[in-house]
Amino acid sequence: MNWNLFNYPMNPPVASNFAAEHDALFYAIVGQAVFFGLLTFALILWFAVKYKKGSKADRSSPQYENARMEFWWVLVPTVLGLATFFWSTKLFVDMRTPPKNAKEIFVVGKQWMWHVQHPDGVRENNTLHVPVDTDVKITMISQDVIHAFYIPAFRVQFMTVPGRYTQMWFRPTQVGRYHLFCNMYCGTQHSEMGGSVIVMSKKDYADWIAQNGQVRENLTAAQTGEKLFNKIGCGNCHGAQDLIPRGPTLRGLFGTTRETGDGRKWVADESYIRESIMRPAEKVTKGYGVTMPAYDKTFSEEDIMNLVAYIRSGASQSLPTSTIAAAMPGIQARDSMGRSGLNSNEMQFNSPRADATPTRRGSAPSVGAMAVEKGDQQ
Ligand code: HEC
Ligand SMILES: [Cu+2]
Repeated sequence: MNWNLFNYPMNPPVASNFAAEHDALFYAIVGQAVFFGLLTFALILWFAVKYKKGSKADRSSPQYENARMEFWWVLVPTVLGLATFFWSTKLFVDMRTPPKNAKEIFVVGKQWMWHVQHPDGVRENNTLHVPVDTDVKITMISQDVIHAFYIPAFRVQFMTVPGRYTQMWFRPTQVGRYHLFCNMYCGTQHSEMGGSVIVMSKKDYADWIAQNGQVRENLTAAQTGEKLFNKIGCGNCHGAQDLIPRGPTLRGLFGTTRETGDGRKWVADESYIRESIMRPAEKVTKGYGVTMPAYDKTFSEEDIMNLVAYIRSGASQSLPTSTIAAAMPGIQARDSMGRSGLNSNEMQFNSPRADATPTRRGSAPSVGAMAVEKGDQQ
């Protein structure tokens, strides 16, 4: 349904699997409100005129109760209200439950731009290219304040929040170019924080990805994460098996239930892993001490997404392990002074970190600079 009243479109283009149902629900609610509103006002007017003081209405047998009428005026709105409730709930649950095999795209919101990373390693700013008729799951986070990723033509919107991943999904149904907005006031240039969603045929999308791949090193998110994992030396503590007191293995970690020293239980999802990397002291795994350095000042959100993707991929494949940790299982770690037990500051200080990325926290280039750097890819 796409009404165009007096040349004023009543809704954005209908371009995703949710759009038609979303609109139908919207008009059903508006329809109910208009119907009962008009009915009430018509009756008020009618009674006011009919029983106006001095009118010749028949007042001989006033009615104080009418069980049959009351029965219907309770039943009909109740049924309509519940139907609306169940319908909305169903749509809500559908929208919040991404299909298992959806194509996953990472999005980082920051003042004032959207940074998009495709699973194949291709990146873009303020544009989002997606293939038509394909389930797409967006996993997103903010690097500073709360933003909201909003694609009106798809009828989807969700917050991006600093410090936790949020998700949404959709299946584009029409090839074309649509608006992308930030829909949460986020500072002076909030109104400029947006761009386009470009829905391409599957073949065009594949070509587009391939073309970009020639330009830059085309690693998957998990591969980039693996490189970082090895560069930082996470494997010195996280090996093929649990090494006490060095660190638990991260093999098969994703999706399992973890217990912290104080007996609380957590499911190792993306947010848990992210927090474990940035602030390991928050949830200290049972049997271990606070020896892991906090990496919240070291990594950009993009780095962490890549690490999370890598650790997650270890659920099916196995994480390759550092040769040191694998060769010396159960070793009592000693620092340069021969003390056992690791000092976190020293570990962090010693870890090689040659690959400072341009998107390090707190040093994000301005929107203009990023746009020039990446070019406006169509
Ligand atoms: C100095 C050793 C050390 C280094 C280096 C280290 N970790 Fe850890 N890590 C630990 C220990 C010990 C724990 C368990 C205690 C805790 O939860 O803080 C842990 C826990 C974790 C967990 C949670 C696992 C669980 O048991 O649920 C993740 C995820 C993790 N580390 C990822 C990393 C990543 C990624 C890196 C590299 C960027 C890294 N670690 C570097 C020692 C280390
Ligand atoms: Cu914003």
